[in-house]
Formats: sequence, C-alpha cells, structure tokens
Amino acid sequence: MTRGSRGATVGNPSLLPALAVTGEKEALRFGERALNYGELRAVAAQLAGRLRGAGRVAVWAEPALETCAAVVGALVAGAPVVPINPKSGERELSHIVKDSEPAVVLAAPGARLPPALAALERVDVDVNHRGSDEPLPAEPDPEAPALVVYTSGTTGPPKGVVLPRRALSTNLDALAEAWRWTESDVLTQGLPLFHVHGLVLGVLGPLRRGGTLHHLGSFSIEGVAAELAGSATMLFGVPTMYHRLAEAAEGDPLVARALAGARLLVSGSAALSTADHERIERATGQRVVERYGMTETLMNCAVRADGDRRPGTVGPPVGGVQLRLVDDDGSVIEAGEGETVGEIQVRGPNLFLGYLNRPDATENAFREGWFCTGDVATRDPDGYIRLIGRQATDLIKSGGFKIGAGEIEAALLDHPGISEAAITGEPDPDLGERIVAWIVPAGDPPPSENEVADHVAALLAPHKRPREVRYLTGLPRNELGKVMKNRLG
Ligand code: MCA
Ligand code: AMP
Repeated sequence: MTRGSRGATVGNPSLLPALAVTGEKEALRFGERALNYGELRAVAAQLAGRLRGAGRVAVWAEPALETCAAVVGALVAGAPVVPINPKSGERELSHIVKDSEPAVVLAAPGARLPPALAALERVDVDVNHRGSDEPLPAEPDPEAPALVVYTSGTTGPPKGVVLPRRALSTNLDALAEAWRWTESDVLTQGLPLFHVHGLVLGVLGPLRRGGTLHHLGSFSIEGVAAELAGSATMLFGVPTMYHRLAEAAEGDPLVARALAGARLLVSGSAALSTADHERIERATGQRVVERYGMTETLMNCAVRADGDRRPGTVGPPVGGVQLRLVDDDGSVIEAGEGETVGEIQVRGPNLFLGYLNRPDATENAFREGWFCTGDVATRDPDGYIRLIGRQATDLIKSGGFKIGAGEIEAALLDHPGISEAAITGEPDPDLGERIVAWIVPAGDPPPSENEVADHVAALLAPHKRPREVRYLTGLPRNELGKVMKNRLG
C-alpha cells in the first residue's frame, strides 16, 4: 500500500478505508439529511450483519441517503449490489430481477416497490441506526463481484455488467491521482444512482477518498450554483447538464461566479460539444475536464487536473489502463499515426468480470484479451484521445443514458396499432441525441405520438421513450429485409 502525497490512501486493499478511520467527518449529504463517517459505518455494519452470505442484493436506487447507505452496507457484507432504476418499466424490471435473482431488496422505509420487487424479501435501510461500534466483517477478495450494473446493447434486453471490487478501487485511485482528488474535496452532483457515473464515481469516489458528497437529489441549475458557491469543490455531470449550465451562466452572474469558483468541473458519459465547452469558458473562465468511460471498463481516459483541457478530447488513458486503437482490418494503429481512426480497445484492472449469465456476449466483447469498446477515435500527438463516433448506429446516447434501439423497437412492436418500427437517434443540442420512432401503423387511426411514448415508458424507462414519432407507409429495407436506417431522416 502506498500513501498518496495528498493524504489519500492509494492502493488500499480495503474498498472503503475511510469507514475505519474517519468518525465525525461528513460523508454524505442530501439536502437537510446527512451522515458522517461514524454514522455511515454504524448503518452499514448493521445492514452487513443482515446481509452476510445473502448472495446478490437489489437496491432501490432513489437519489437518497438510503441508497448510498444500502450500497455501502452490501459492499461491507460482500454482497454484490444490483442497483435498480426506480423509474424502470415493467418489462426491463422483470428482466433484471429474473436475470440477477437478488436474494433481498434494500429500500428506504416507506418506499413503494413494484410487484417484481415486492415479491422479494425486503430490508428497510434505517439511516438513523446508531448502535455500538460493531466490528466490520473481513474484507472480501478484491476479485469478488461488487456491483451488477445493467446496460443496454444494440439488441435484446440490457446485460448485467459484473464489476469486481478491484476495478472500483484501482479506477477510483487512478482518477484521484489524475484529478488530485483528496479527502478535502466536496463533490456535488445530481446524477442518478443506478449507473456507474453517479454511483461509482459520484458516491464511492468521495467515500474511498474519505471526502464528502453533496448530492442534489435531482439536477438543477440552482442546486449546482448553491453548492459550488458554498463548500463544494468539484462537479460531476453529463453534457446535457453542462449545456444547461452554459445557458444559465450566460444569463446569470451568480451561476457564472459559482462555476468559476469550482476546483474542477468534470463532464462524461457522452461527448461535450466544443460549443458548450467554449461557452462555459467564456462565461466562467473555467475549462471543463472530460473523461471517457463505459460501464464495463469504468474510466479509460481523463484529462488531468494539471493537463491541457482541449475541447473535443478526453485526455490520455488513466493510470493502469492500457489502450490501443485498432483499424477495420484488425491492425493496431501505432502512436504517431496522426489522424488514423480506429476502435478503442482496452485492458487493465479497470475491466469487468463479464456479463451476468451471458458468456457468449462476454466472449464476443474481447479480442486477444482486449475489451472492444465499439467507440472510434483518433490519438493526438501527445497521447490525448479524441472520440469521433461509435461503430454501432443502434446505440443512442441521450442525456448521457445509453439506449439500445432494438429494445425500444421490440417494445413498439408489442403495440397492437404498430406493424413495423425503427428507432434512430438524431442530433439534439440539449440531449446530445434524441430518440425518434419511425412507425408503420397497423390500422386507422394510427396511435398518437403520446400513446406511443407512454407505451414505451410503461414497458421500459421514461428516458427510453421516443421524443418524436414519424409515420410511414413502409420502412426502407434491403433485399435481406433489414431496415436501412441511413434512409430514415
Ligand atoms: C421525456 N419526457 C417525456 C418524453 N421524453 N415526456 C413525454 N413524452 C416524451 N417523449 C419526460 C422525462 O421523463 C422527464 O419527466 C421530462 O420529460 C424531462 O425530460 P428530459 O428532457 O430528459 O430532462 P430531465 O428529466 O431533466 O433529464 C436530463 C438529465 C437526465 C438530468 C440530464 O438525462 C440525466 O439524469 N442523465 C444522466 C444519465 C447518466 O447518469 N448516465 C451515466 C451512464 P420526469 O421528470 O417526470 O421524469 S454511465 C456511463 O455512461 C459511463 C460509465 C460514463 O462514462 O459515465
Ligand atoms: P454506458 O454503456 O452507459 O456505460 O456508456 C458508455 C459509452 O458512453 C461509451 O462507450 C461512449 O460511447 C460514451 N461516452 C462516455 N464518456 C464519453 C465522453 N467523454 N465522450 C464521448 N462519449 C462518451
């Protein structure tokens, strides 16, 4: 174990070492509700006592203190956590529950759970539990699964990405090193807690450092401005949030001043447009730091705190991550080959263990031990990576959420008023891409735009519903019957 120069314990085999040492210091705050490290430890120890040997546990991941405490308690117990989007639709929720077979569900007292979860044994998370200083159980093996995070693919239902404890600890340490992230930092963010960005970087990140998280409950300009004008030093967000902040900072000097005072503004999960990067710089003097990751790999690249914050780049690989660019013929593109475009492939301690119950998909995702991201990029002369697109047009990033076209198309085809359906992503200044549904109605009158959106939102999640519906008499198909999406739009 090495002790970082800024007091952060880097390389500590314990996932959350601060639980053992930092008593009175504030760990987590959601508005008026907060837990210091001693209190978090007591709540986690009690939960861990209930969960030891439980197998996987589902966590009803509302943006609340209980969610963070539940995740910490399960990690202390060594029970892999399956975070659940509380806005999941029936179909995706029943898939996740069947696939991950959680032994119990952890939720805030009083939270109303949908039938698929209500059938499981329930453990209420009591964040007011204090109790005596129960010893924490022995730390599980670093290779043991910590989280199972569901992520969409081009077709079929979402896959469960099994992340080991080792990936979390090494990747968070690499980010701490790149961003000089220490126990003195107060992170603020309003991200959902059922994805890697909000949960791993945004909750476990500050907790691993022994720092503090001020979660906004949900993202708002006012919330960000108040936190950054107060004690918060760092902001994590997706480009949609920075787009909205750029607009607000241009019109409101209070917002501009708050952003200007941050130590670090970090954007990720999708591309931050050069225009928004520059608007924020003009309005605040701050240049946003971009980082690039995936659920399967955690963070691969990041612009360092002391690095050149060039718009359109996500910086060099972070510590421990090996990255190569591979062209269409499978040849590795050497550094210095300038503008040559290739797929990003990575390996290192940041990688997941595999997709739950999907050895076929896991095998397909690797070439010669390298994980194939499907993202295409170029490399600047100084090693900075520039993402320029994705191989799969059937994956859409909207508001920072990854959305598979196939999953929505299958949901649309279950509507009796729809005989053919295709989903595309169209550029959107706020969301990055917006979901557009192309449908061929089965009869007259056709289902209305709202009816189509509500149908998808009930089966899947609200962010998967089409923002626009376009009606056609037939979809353009090739001789094999495959929809030619490049002819749509
Ligand atoms: C949306 N709405 C609709 C429709 N579409 N209503 C009717 N018809 C429609 N077609 C609803 C939404 O459900 C929402 O309602 C309201 O309209 C506003 O939607 P929206 O414009 O999307 O705004 P928002 O709700 O304010 O959300 C923007 C957001 C959100 C806050 C930026 O997209 C977000 O939290 N994104 C973060 C995603 C994220 O964490 N990704 C990380 C993945 P209601 O309010 O009732 O719901 S991890 C990852 O990617 C890797 C590892 C990485 O690198 O980080
Ligand atoms: P997810 O499956 O939700 O984890 O999304 C991972 C994908 O988000 C990556 O494969 C990239 O396509 C995209 N992504 C993440 N960070 C960035 C970034 N900074 N710039 C562009 N795309 C990004």
